[in-house]
Amino acid sequence: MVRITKQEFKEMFNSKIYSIYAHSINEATNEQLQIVLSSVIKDIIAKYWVDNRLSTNKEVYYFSIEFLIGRQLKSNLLNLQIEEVIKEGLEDMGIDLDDLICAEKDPALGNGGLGRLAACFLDSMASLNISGHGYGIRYKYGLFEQKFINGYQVEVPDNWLLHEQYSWESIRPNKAVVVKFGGEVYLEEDNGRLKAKHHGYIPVMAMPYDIPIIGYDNDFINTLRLFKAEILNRDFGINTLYANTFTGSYEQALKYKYYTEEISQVLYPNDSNHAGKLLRLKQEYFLVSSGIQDIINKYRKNKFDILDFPKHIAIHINDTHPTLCIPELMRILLDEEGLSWEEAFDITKNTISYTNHTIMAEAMEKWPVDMMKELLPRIYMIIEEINKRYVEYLNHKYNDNEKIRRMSIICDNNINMANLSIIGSYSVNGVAKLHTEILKKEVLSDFYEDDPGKFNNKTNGIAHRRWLISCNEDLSNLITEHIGNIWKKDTEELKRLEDYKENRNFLKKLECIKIKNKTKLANFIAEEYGICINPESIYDVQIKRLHAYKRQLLNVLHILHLYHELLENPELDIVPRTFIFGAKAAPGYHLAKCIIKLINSVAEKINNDKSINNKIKVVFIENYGVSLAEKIIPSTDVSEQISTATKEASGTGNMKFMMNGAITLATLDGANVEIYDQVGEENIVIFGLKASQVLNYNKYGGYSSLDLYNSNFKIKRVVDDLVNGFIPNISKEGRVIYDSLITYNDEYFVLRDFENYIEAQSKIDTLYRDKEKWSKMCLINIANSGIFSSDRTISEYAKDIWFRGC
Ligand code: 475
Repeated sequence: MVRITKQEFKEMFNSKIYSIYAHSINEATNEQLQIVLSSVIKDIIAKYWVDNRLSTNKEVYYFSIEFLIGRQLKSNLLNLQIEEVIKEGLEDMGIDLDDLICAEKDPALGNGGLGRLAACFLDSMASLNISGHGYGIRYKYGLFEQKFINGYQVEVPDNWLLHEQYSWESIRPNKAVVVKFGGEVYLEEDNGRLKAKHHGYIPVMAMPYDIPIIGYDNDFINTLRLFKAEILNRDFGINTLYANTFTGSYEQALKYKYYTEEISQVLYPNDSNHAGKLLRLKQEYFLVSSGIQDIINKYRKNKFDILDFPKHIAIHINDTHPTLCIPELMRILLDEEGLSWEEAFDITKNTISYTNHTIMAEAMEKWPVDMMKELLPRIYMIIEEINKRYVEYLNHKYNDNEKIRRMSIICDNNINMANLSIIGSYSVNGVAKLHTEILKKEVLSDFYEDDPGKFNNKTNGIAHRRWLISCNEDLSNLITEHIGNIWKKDTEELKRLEDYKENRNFLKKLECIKIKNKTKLANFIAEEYGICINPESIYDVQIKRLHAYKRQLLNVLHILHLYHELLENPELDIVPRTFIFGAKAAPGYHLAKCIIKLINSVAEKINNDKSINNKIKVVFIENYGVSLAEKIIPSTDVSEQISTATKEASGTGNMKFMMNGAITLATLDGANVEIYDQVGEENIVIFGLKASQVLNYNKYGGYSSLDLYNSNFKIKRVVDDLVNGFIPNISKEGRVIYDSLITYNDEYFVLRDFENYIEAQSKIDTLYRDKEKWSKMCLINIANSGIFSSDRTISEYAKDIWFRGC
């Protein structure tokens, strides 16, 4: 147990504020006080946060190009179970803990689902006593800050390290490593053996910054190690190592400085889209090489036999961005450890496991051979050799040229990273049942047929400590009052809440908590955006990245539909609704940005139309991210999960809403299918095409959005709104969206699902009128959400993948 008394804490705090800022509490800003508090907490945990990697247990290393960890203060206090002492100690000194919690920067080192999943996994690994560490990049600029100007998204740089320091990190210069780019590789004779020698490369220093990942109530602390790219020696001198490349002038040295520092400068703001830029490839190799070298350095210190590597080390790659782990580990085993190809490949294959997060074709990473060859000559040689041997195997087994083209790593002068990941690993998993089935039967069917045992499903999960205990304290306390504390460590216990489903008193309490949360959000929205919303209205929420397949467009077209109905009949009896959106669009994603402009323009028109009596309001929350999600989710009534079936691999927001007692309005896509299985059809509202129908349309055609438009009055009415001036100031954007629906035949079946969605929305309206029944549905959702804790997910990864056979 981490123990500290109030008195000890106050003394530490006081002395820390003087040592960091040389002034007293009275003169300090909340930001400064938060930094001081983090520093004190780091001191408190220091003796538990030892480098436990010299232990004999198997270590897991989770490589991810993104970690979207959110603010840490509240979650750390919760996990250390010292929130009360700290709160009271601060109170004595006249400081409000909540002010410091809000003063913390929210590091936006990720785009969305993939990066947030990595953060939830870190929380669960630490909480389950698994030595599992994250490797990532310490981007100087995280995901851009979103501003709306005249309804348009404008991107502002996220300079989160303004003062060169993040309060939870510790720099570890003694663990820095060197990553090599460019140059030439020759095979040279060395002790009777041909060895690869790398000349004329550009060395980049990878400086580790460690963030503690604190387990829940277990004194167990892992590390998230983020690497920053730097010049070789920090005093900016000319170093002989790179004198080959840069001949030593001041100008050349400056060039070198830019070359290195550019690598960890900024997070790519694309979610589900592979841009194929050289700098991105540099980032990927920088992450991979730093991490693998770090692991090998530890391993050597341990003096284990290198042939036993897979017994001690599990390396997991979060999608294909860290796939170069495969050739990088091969490189070290071959060139530094002197193993044979067979030995090295065997070790590599038995060490690495891979998760696929998307089937969207545009997200699949392919790198041009020439780019790889020039930037990473030795890595390219190794990839080529893996490919050569694999193609020989395929030839021998199938003798089917088309199949070989589909399965080989190198094809048409491109390197297919998914194929490399599958071939170089022992486990491939999808992130929800449906997604894994689609991988096996469609996208990766050749590989599945070749080696079915390699494929498995690991349905995503969420850190219930952050997404329930800490963001919805009232609900969490209500649960604990009724079923005790055990659910906090074992979420299956939540099932016991079902005992209360006929208990009117409990249902009423649930309703009151929701109203309280909704009022809080209403106050926040009034303060921040000057929009007045009604806590008695249904809060209908869609918060996630903006992407055509997620169909924010379907949502806003329904709002327009409702608006027309109200204009025609102002007395129309509907439960008042507040539609809430939060979404960033990738800066280069034109259609997505047009949809943002559309939503903002619709909001402007509807919110200012007195004739509809405040029956509908539309709020687009600016700069959506983890901290805002923590505010919005506890107050949501309806969770919009309306992607085109087959396209959303899993979704994790859907799980967070469910756990906080929102009703899911969904297509049978991703993990929505499993939410449906958990709660039953009575407690979820499902609509739209099924996955099989979408796959059939995609294979055999037969869909015409134009026919639908011409034959359905409701559809025609809202689609025409895009181009007839009904909504002000969207003439260009409206046309782009119109074309996507009509001219380009509505790739994501928005119009095909429209009627069905209207019906589903009207069902929501009916259900909500019976408050007690609604509350009961909420309760059943909460009670059955336990399976979606990332503790369950991580236990499965541990059992079936990382520690299988241990
Ligand atoms: C899925 N991001 C969700 C979530 O498994 C799923 C891609 C390329 C570059 C940068 N980021 C990406 C993703 O592919 C991504 O976030 N995928 C998401 O992963 C976790 O729940 O359905 O879309």
